[in-house]
Amino acid sequence: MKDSYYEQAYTLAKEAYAELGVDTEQALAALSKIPLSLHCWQGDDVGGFEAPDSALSGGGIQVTGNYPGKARSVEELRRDLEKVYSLVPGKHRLNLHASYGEFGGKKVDRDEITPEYFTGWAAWAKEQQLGVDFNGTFFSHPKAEAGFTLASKDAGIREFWIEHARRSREIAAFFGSELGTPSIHNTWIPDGHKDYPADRMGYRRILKDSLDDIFSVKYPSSAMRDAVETKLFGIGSEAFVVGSHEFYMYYAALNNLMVCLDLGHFHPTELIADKISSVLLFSEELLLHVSRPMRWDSDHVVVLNDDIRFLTEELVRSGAIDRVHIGLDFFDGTLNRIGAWVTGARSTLKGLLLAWLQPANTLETYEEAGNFYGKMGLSEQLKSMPFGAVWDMHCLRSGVLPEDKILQDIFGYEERVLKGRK
Ligand code: RNT
Ligand code: ZN
Repeated sequence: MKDSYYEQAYTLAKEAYAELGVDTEQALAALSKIPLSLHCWQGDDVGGFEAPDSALSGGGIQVTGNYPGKARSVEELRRDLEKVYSLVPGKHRLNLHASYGEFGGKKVDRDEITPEYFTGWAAWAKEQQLGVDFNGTFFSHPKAEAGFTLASKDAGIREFWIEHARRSREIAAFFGSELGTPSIHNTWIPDGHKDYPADRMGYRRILKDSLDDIFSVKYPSSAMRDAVETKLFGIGSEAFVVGSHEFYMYYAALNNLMVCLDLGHFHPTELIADKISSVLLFSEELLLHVSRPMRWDSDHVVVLNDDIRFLTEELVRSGAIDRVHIGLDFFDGTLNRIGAWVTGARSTLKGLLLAWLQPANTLETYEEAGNFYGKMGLSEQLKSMPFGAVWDMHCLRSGVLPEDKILQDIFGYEERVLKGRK
């Protein structure tokens, strides 16, 4: 589109929204304040940089595809991330996994990691003005092969992973204090059984004890805060996941942690949007993993579908979005990974913008008056409003390419940078 298009389109869109009582400027101001935590693992199919190269295995995480151009080193990953941030409007964060440390080709086992392996990331994050969130890596490791980590009945295995968790939290606190913004530390473990377990209570008791041990170490909330990620099932843990939703809801509530809700971790028809208000009435904070399940926890790239719209609507309508940490969690190796990242992040932001462009009061008034057609009809009308013009304006004001220029730019990066990676 020509440069003059965006300004004109925005002026008309602004008028159209104003007629519904929606102030587009207010919507844009609200959107500018939202940080997304961009996950490092879309860049290399959750590979990480441990030595020797640890192929993704075990534990319900599966990446398919071998599209050329994946990042082979920390340097390449950072370069890719810089590209991604330059195409996503706003100021965002980085979500690192423990397996992405700079180990210098040395074998550093998971129970040996320390902040020193992450000083390079901290320096880069400082330079890029990014806050950093952190995750222990409880998969892709021989000691996770049997399918159990923190809930293992083998004391040696359990101790190993408890130590890993302790160290991950210490690294999160390091990032938080270094960067002056609390690091959200998330714990997800794959533990579970493929078929119906003979013992459920036992595993859950063990997990509870392991967590009690891990979280007995306290860090100031200005440095790090903990989340625990719930899950219904995984590949190889179809019948039983120790860290189920109920388990972690109670655990988080009673121990002053937050839960992490991943869009792919529930029954396929369950809406995460419906859970936000229940969680935030009882918990100070919430972590989200924005993902796109397809039939299972497939971690497809996020696009602007109904699940995302319902979720973002609820974040805005709840009035509590400032208590929610929005992380992205998807990985697809079948396509341009930079494009995947950019689309996932931009789609999440677009969802938020759409939500802020709704006349929430009018919808609520219709509902309270029992005028349900009014609510439905207005919701449908909103779908053909000129939202794209407002989004483009947001991008331009943020110094980022508008929607119609993204594709060619990503193709260009592929030609210049990704194709050289053999
Ligand atoms: C797995 C969880 C978890 C991972 C990342 C890589 O089902 O969603 O969050 O995707 O830790
Ligand atoms: Zn997740």
